[in-house]
Amino acid sequence: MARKASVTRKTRETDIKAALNLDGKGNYRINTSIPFVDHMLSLMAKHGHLDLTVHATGDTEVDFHHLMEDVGIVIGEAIGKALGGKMQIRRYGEAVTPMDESLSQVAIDLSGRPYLVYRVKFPRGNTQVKNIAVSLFEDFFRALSNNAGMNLHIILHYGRDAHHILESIFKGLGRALRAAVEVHGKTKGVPSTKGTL
Ligand SMILES: [Mn+2]
Repeated sequence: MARKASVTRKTRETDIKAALNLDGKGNYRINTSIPFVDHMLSLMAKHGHLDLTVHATGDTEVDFHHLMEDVGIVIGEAIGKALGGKMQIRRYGEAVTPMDESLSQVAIDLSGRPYLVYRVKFPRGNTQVKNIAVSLFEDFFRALSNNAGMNLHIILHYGRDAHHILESIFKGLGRALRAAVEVHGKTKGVPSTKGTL
């Protein structure tokens, strides 16, 4: 049974299509019209062994906020849809990921209950990468968590450069997600004593 999903979302602000295969090979084709976000999502797909296609356009002449948040919504929905009944998944995943001077920790519970804990403080002077406000990534992660039904903790232990900090986080997100979605042959049904997730 293929764990795949396609999601399309079009509003007056953005137009987004995403396709995800949880049992992929890390193949990606990403064009969000924000090159730095493409770079980040590529890292997530590659290090999560996820096949991910994203095509997104939006009112970036207004601000990057709508597009960033809506890309999070659509990828989150795709994760939730692809997981289906969550049979035999490991459910939990975590990753501590270095990127040069930066070190972050990402922990995931695919519990069905969205909750984001985001303990990431960018060092002084690191408010933007190119022309993207780094604060927008929190909105992205919240949208992702809400729409995937994912408890997501992101902690930055330390880091100097915003680009490296975000790289470490997105690689970690991919790695933690990989672990959480992995099928564990010895688990019967869904991994919950309640019998449902
Ligand atoms: Mn880079």
